[in-house]
Amino acid sequence: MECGIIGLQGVGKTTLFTALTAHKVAVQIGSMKPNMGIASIPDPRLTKITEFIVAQKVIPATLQVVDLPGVPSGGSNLNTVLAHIRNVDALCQVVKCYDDCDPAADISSMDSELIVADMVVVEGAIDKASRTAKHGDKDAQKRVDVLSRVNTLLEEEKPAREGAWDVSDKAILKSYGIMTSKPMLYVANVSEDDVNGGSNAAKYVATYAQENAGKSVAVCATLESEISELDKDDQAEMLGSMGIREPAVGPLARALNTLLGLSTFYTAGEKEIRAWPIPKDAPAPQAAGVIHSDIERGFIRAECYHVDDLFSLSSEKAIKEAGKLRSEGKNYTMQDGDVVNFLFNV
Ligand SMILES: Nc1nc2c(ncn2[C@@H]2O[C@H](COP(=O)(O)OP(=O)(O)OP(=O)(O)O)[C@@H](O)[C@H]2O)c(=O)[nH]1
Ligand SMILES: [Mg+2]
Repeated sequence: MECGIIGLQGVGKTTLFTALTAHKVAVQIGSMKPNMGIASIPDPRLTKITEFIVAQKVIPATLQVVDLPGVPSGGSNLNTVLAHIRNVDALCQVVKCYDDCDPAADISSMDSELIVADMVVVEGAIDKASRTAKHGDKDAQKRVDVLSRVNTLLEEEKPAREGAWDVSDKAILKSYGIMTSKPMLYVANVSEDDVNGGSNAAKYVATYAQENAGKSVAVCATLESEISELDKDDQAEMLGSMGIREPAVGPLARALNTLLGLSTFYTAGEKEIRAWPIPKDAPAPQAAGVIHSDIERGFIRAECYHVDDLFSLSSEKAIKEAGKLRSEGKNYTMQDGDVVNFLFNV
């Protein structure tokens, strides 16, 4: 799963990328090449598990992020940028909300670019699929139906994500790289004195996101980038002095995780405590496969309990005694927050 950071030029995309990836990637500023990196997903539940289970290592879940070049309005590089946007699974649109800014105009110009580009793809695709459908091809007819519904939305200047799509519709949208169907997180890039997003600019972004089937967070990218460079102690001190509970990268990464339709399960042993992202409602063997394909192939059963049981009962022994340690088979649907030990045989 990959998330693309998009937006107009110079709005703070690369700065946000350095914050999300904690400066582990050397970035190219203002280049036409995307920066790629891995963001850890800060997880309060993972931290809390370590209060009850002692392990040598703690490994958070991660998310792949791609920092894309700014969208030049009408520039010749537009197609290169759009090609990158078509390939990612979710979008994170940075909107400038500090200094002199006009978030309404910026969002409108960015989203219009995506809508217009989708229209070009959809119109061509409808023509082609219609010709095949004429010969009685059922799949082609289905594609025509879905694409026509997308077209109706786009003509009303609405993103495709506003439509009600089932799993097979979504697969079609993905295969055509329909950008406005991808989940969108609007990031209001606020100034240092507006970290809670109280300014009119930030409020505009929040309302717009709500009205356009998106989500939003307020982040001060420069501040977050500085925070992410500090070691843990200095970080805590800086956050405390500013009255901030956690770096905004936390809520941001978790919002992206939710938008991508992911949930989290944990493994917790002496060697390591680790958070794993999986598609929501994945069956147990699929979750096992995220750890290793052998565990999926040789899946016997999952021994699991919920993190909340650990937090209330304090130890795995107590969980067992309370009868809360479950043994689940291959048809079990994973629940967000399960702590699991997979038994397998290969
Ligand atoms: N005051 C202030 N300046 C910021 C903030 N975020 C970014 N900047 C500044 O804006 C400039 C552009 O930041 P970048 O992160 O490179 O912007 P970008 O969107 O990646 O730019 P392109 O890739 O060229 O489109 C830099 O000088 C940053 O220091 C912010 O939150 N506050
Ligand atoms: Mg950049």
